[in-house]
Amino acid sequence: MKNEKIIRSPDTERKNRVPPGQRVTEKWPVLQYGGVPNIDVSKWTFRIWGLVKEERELNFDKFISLPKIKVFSDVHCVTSWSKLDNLWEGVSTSVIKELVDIRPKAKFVMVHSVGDFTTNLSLDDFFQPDVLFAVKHNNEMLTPQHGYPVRLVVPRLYFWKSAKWVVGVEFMEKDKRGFWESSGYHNHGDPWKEERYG
Ligand SMILES: Nc1nc2c(c(=O)[nH]1)N[C@H]1C(S)=C(S)[C@@H](COP(=O)(O)O)O[C@H]1N2
Ligand SMILES: [Mo]
Repeated sequence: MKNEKIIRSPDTERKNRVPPGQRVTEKWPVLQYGGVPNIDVSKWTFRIWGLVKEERELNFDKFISLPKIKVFSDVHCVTSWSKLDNLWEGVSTSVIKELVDIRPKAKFVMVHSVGDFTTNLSLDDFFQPDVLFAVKHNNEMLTPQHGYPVRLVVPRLYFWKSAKWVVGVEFMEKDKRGFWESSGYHNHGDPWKEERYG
């Protein structure tokens, strides 16, 4: 693939890669609120809106032709399983910066998925170099259960921030809690600080 880079998420360089209260599993559990949507990529679009000079909407062909990176990361679910050694491939959030003019007032994003699922991040967390909109995991296309066609991956935060079935990102001035963040999960979700609930 052209323009490909491999980025090692810094938490994979720790001597002990398993955060407090977590257990390693070899399996990859499937977790979400509600069912698995059946997404037709010929109708799917990726929209960028909110505090941007001009909104953008990309169809799947456009999205998939954006430059891609590979990220090596660990996954930590707040329900206490961790899955090490994941190789993701997709579009870096830094590419989003080149697609729109983000207004200086913007300080947060809301990532939106099919079925009104949302998750919120500060711009600082969103633009970390290991955050991407993944289309592949361990060299295979994502399966529907794991977020096909596009999922966010935020390696340094609990996995609930890694929204499956993403359809867009909204830039905001003020922080607003997303779906799980409004249902008892922590607003930030750093697994090394055990920011699980609250
Ligand atoms: N769209 C959507 N994405 C979601 C969720 C959800 O409910 N809806 N749940 C999150 C939670 S709580 C977890 S642990 C991970 C699980 O991802 P996986 O099923 O690929 O393991 O997806 C996250 N992304
Ligand atoms: Mo979760």
